[in-house]
Amino acid sequence: MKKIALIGVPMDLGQMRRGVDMGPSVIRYAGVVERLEALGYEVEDRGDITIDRPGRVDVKNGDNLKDLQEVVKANERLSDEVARAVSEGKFPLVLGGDHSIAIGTLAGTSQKRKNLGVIWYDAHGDLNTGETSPSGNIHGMPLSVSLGLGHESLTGIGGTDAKVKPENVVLIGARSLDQGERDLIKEKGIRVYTMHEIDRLGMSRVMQEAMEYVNDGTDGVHLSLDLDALDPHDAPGVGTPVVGGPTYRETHLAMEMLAESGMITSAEFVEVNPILDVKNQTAEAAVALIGSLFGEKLL
Ligand code: Z70
Ligand code: MN
Ligand code: MN
Ligand code: MN
Repeated sequence: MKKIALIGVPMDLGQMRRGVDMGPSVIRYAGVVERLEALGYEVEDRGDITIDRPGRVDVKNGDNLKDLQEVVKANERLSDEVARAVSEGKFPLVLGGDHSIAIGTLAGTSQKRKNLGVIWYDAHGDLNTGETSPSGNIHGMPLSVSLGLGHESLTGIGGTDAKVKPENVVLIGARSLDQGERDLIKEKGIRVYTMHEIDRLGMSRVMQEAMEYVNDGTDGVHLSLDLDALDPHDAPGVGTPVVGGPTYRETHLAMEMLAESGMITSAEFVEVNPILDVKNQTAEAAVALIGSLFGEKLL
């Protein structure tokens, strides 16, 4: 697919640190469009989704969900925009924003792809619900929402069906999971490559196995890449850094292997926070990784 629809989502209400709403802007500033055009892609930058901003942020409702209505509205808009891109035969490339926007990306993508595979590259599981979340932050919940679990105003975005099936999902890079997330992983038998497996098997074998797994019986594969998956040494500009992650180099290898496979049909890059970053390094890492995902090679 040579046509890319670039969609920015300046959302920061899914978590507590302000600044991640500037993610789309700094990733564009780091040259994402030019990078993709240099690779021969036709990029249609559709600008940013509108985010409603409440006067007071971080307001929890009775179900332990912060800023629920605003998060729902933004994800409904995003879902429609992503579904439109897919129906036009374009590759949706979504720039966050916090990870709560994966709810809308997956809702939109799954309008057409009913057996979507998902690679969740993240330090976290994002498998909480209002019941299990220690924080009430919706960016800790998008994967469970997409599996059809949690508050109905979130699971109902883009239709009431579950957007992805647990056997089509693989987590890579996990090293911070809450108890409720561990229980859900066991209950649903979700495939997870934690840092233990990455260290033990190496990124190359992990990616080989993960790609075979999500490609089996699916009609497309979405990459959801949270920049906090990377070791904070390489990606300091994120709201919740967790030590001991895959390096910039290992993550590049992962992107290159995905590019070679040709299996990725949609992607999002989330959680870049320029307030916490060092000289836009994390946004630049995101753009370099996007380059590799879309086939950039040295020779
Ligand atoms: C924790 C929670 C989270 C991203 C942090 C953290 C979740 N499990 N997700 N950073 N991207 O609050 O649910
Ligand atoms: Mn995440
Ligand atoms: Mn994370
Ligand atoms: Mn499968």
